[in-house]
Amino acid sequence: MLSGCPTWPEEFARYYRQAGYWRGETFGELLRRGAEEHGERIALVDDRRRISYRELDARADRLTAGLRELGVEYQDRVVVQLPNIAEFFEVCFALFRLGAVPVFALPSHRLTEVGYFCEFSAATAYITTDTEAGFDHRELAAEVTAKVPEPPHVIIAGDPGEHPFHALEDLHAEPVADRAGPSSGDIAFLQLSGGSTGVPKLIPRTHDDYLYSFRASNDICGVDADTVYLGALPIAHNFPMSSPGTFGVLHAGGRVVLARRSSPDEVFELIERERVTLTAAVPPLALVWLDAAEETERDLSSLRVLQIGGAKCSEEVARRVRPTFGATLQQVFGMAEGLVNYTRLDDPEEVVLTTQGRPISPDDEVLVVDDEDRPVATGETGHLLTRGPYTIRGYYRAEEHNAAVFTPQGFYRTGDVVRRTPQGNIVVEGRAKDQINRGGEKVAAEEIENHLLAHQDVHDAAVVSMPDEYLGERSCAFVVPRGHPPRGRELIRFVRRRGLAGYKVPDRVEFVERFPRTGVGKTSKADLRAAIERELVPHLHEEKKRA
Ligand code: OOB
Repeated sequence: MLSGCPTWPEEFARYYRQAGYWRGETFGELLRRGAEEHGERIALVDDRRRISYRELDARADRLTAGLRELGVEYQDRVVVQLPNIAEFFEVCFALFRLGAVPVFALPSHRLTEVGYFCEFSAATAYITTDTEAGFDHRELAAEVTAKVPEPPHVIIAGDPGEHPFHALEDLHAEPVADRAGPSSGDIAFLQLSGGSTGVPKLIPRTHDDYLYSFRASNDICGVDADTVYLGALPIAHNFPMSSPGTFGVLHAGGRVVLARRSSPDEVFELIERERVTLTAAVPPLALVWLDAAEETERDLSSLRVLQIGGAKCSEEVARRVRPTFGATLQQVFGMAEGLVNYTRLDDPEEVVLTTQGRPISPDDEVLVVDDEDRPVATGETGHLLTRGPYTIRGYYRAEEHNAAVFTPQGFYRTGDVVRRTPQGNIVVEGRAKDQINRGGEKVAAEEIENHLLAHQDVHDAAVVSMPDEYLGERSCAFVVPRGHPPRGRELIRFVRRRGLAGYKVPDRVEFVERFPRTGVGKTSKADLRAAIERELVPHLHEEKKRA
């Protein structure tokens, strides 16, 4: 087992195996079986290629051999930052077969994040692309190798250009038979946490636990070999990866279609051409698709299920799905740490429109508790705690943090505030963690506060959410200046230049003389949010009316 990864106590592991959740299968074997059972069927479609199960399997084998020749070994960490292209899966399965551990970065991550992932995980390699959405990832890779004390090998899917990097395509080598792979209890990859702390936390997921989560999701979401899944969200995110996502569909022998962009034009063309049956969106994206679908000439009738998750879906948006797409809405409330809840496809309309569903597994233990960890009555609002066969017992190399967010009994404190209906469905009511959910993209307040504090004219900073009609929430940075206040726009530019994902840059900056304090003298973010409601929101409404 990779060191620094807390795991399940043996009695739990034994039970999860006995109950048939953990079946001893690895990702590598999953694809081999897919090649045997579905051979010439198309597994993947991207904007350049159609790849069969047999071809994906063979290419993964050749890449496994090539990565090994380069010196990537069992349990080495490899930062993977790829857009929605077929190479993502070749790379994943090659690393899985090697037993090397991908660390999944998002395409929007920049020097701060990627540099941190490489350094913190002591990555052997960094696999990225040439250009994506007008951004040159090779330049980023050059900055990363200059910054990280022990720079990783850089591998480029596409053209390495003038840089001394490896081309992914050149790494394909003759496969070597009879090499032992990882075991199903090993860590398969490190997934990124939405986070609420200064630096992002890494989530260790095993072959056993992850395969269970998407195999069971397949049953709930009706995924089989006839499913055509459209990956429109960034595919390294847990939602489109495993709920049931691309891996669930590949497990079932279905077809994964990758959209490079998520605009209605591109997405609707793919739905029509590939006869897509299932896809997933965050609420703001679903809203854009709903508006465009009312106008489109495209035939979207193949779509059977539209999943919405990652942030709370308003009832208003939920109500439009069936009339607009003729598809069933499925609400998905999940987290990269594990627990995923779904409304079921045959649930009464009321449940689908107004709740975030219930857990995948009969052995997902869910507690709703008060501030003292005492269970609240059904229907009462409280903190959601969970443990189960696919929820981690701790983050990678984060002992101190783990002691705070996992109970001694191994329950994960999700930071979500929920209530449960008498039928057992969960309704998300809010959040206790210090995070902004910007239309499904999570921003850890402390991380951004640290960037602001690096500015010489910033004395103190507090980042909170402000309501937004489109994204649900945006970020507002309250700043106490040191002496001469900088301009808001200058501060925003300052944060952006530090090299971080665009969605983390504050949407608004407000200068104040001092922060409201709680009883124990901490900054009261509740009071700051209340000030936004009181002073900013009416003002924004006014601005909108005038526009
Ligand atoms: C998904 O995963 P993460 O790790 O990016 O974020 C998890 C957090 C949850 O703790 C919750 O605060 C929020 O995102 N969230 C929702 C939600 N789905 C996620 N809040 C309200 N309503 C929902 N439907 O976001 C994720 C992972 C797997 C499947 C789906 C989403």
